[in-house]
Amino acid sequence: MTDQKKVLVLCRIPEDVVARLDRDYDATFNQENVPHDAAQIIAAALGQDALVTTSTNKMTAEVIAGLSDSVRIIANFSVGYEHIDIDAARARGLIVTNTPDVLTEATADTAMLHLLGAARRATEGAALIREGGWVGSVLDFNLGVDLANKKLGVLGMGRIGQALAHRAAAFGMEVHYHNRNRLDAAREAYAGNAVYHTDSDSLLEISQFLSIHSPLTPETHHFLNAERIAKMPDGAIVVNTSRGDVVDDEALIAALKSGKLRGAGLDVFSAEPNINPGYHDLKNVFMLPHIGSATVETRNAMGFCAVDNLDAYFAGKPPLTAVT
Ligand code: 8YV
Repeated sequence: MTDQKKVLVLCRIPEDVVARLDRDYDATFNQENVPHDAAQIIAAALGQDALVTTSTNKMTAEVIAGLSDSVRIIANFSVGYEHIDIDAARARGLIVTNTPDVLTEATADTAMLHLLGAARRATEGAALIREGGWVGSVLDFNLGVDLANKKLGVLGMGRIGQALAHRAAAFGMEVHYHNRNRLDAAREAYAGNAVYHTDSDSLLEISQFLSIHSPLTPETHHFLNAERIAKMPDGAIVVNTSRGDVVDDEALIAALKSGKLRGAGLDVFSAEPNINPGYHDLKNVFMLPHIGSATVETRNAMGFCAVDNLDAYFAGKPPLTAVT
């Protein structure tokens, strides 16, 4: 139909979301997930009304400046949008939307998995049993540490941080947090009666476990560096399900090697998928390849959220989850 809006999808998306876009839009897909450089995005976007992107599609100021005037909205298929130059988008009146809320529970589950995986030395145990090295139970074999009765510091108490805190409290952890703003009483109660720390140092000093939920911004880039790790209790465990660049890899690797930190659970990495090779041989790191929101239900919900934003915008209504 000629009156359908033209939507260019730059990344592979779930088939149910393809079907809906195909029904309601004149959509072009990239189900082969072919990478697009700046010039290719600009060329492909010619004459399009909307783009659907994700974190692998780098929407720099150069790309945004080069986009065809026909493009009015970028419906981003992820909650994080550090790959989009929001100032450049705002400057040319381009709407950008993201997919908050729908991935909160799945990502908090993944953070919990990393807390447990690191605490219980899952990397070592899983490798041993696969390699046939399990020779029977010895009482001091593969000992981890309990979560119960430990202090968990949550850095960044947004939706995902709160959902993780809620879960951790059910595991018997004592929850502390640092955030730009203190939560209201009801949210603190939901987040395991979390204790607020006005400054991050005081959170680090008590965090036997630290779970990072901050977005990547110039202020949070390499937040967890050698100096801050030194403030943490000896033998602490660090979990990161937010963005790899919030952590200084070299500092984390050094602390994991020296034993300053007992372990880490990492879902996200700088320069994904080309992770720092220093992690490869570290048995005390439980690593997963950025699967925070990777469930069937959640990926569909994220896609539908992106399409809901397009529907609202093209119906002349405010987009539901705009970031510009
Ligand atoms: C995505 C995420 O899987 O939404 C986010 O910000 O980190 C994940 O849910 C990732 O961005 C893939 O593009």
